[in-house]
Amino acid sequence: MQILVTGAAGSIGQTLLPALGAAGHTVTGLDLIEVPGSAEGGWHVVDCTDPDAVLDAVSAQPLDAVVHLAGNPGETNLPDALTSHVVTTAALLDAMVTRGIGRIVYASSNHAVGRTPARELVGVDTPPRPDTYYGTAKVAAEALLQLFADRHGIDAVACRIGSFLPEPTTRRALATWLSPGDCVRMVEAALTAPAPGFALLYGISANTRAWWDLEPGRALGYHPIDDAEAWADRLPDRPEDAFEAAMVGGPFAGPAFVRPALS
Ligand code: 15L
Repeated sequence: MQILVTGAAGSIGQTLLPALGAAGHTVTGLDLIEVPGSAEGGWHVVDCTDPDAVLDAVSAQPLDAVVHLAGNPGETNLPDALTSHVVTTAALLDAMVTRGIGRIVYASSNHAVGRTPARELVGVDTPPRPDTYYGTAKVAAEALLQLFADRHGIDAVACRIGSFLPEPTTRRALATWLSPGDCVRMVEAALTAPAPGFALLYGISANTRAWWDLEPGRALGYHPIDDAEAWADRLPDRPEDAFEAAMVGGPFAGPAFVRPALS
């Protein structure tokens, strides 16, 4: 496939680019900054909030799909979060409609349901329950993907990613970890699942202590193989562990992230 990856200079992008290339795909990177290493399929320095620049970049090479990773991964205020996650997604979707590109894989987040108590397995039918403006914007971006799937027949797979890390570093990550290898497997499945329409999956590894249901991902062909449990005996106990285990969003669901929406 010919794939455009936004946010390609970030940690997930830098994992995906070589892996998708090695799997035989032609991958073009796009980011606010110059390519950190090399990009065989090309590279665009573009701000995804600029619809004209996005359309130019999308039009510069043939494409089968977009993997949209770009966006601030932390908490800000609501307008900035909506710009970072919803406006960028809108610019890409408009460009995809213009160019007839039929698939997008979106890096959504567990924080779309972050204030859900970590008591029972959380499924894709569990109502959105964001823990932050970041999570609120991810929910809104997912809704936009659903709209473009319904209006334009775009296949849009939103991956609610847990904690993408080389290895788990906290006890929360025993539930939330997404390993680099499983991340690649997740994106390849989301790119190739036959006619998913709009679909949600949880982007975590096959963690023994998982808080999210892996079955919707498996139905799309995502079969994770790593398990954070292998690190369970090596992780230090921290005072914040109990709080971080109460709601699936962990620290994002806590008082440190409470702030006015508009300032
Ligand atoms: C995310 O979605 C964030 O982008 C990242 O900063 C982490 O907070 C991660 O989730 C997580 O929940 O560990």
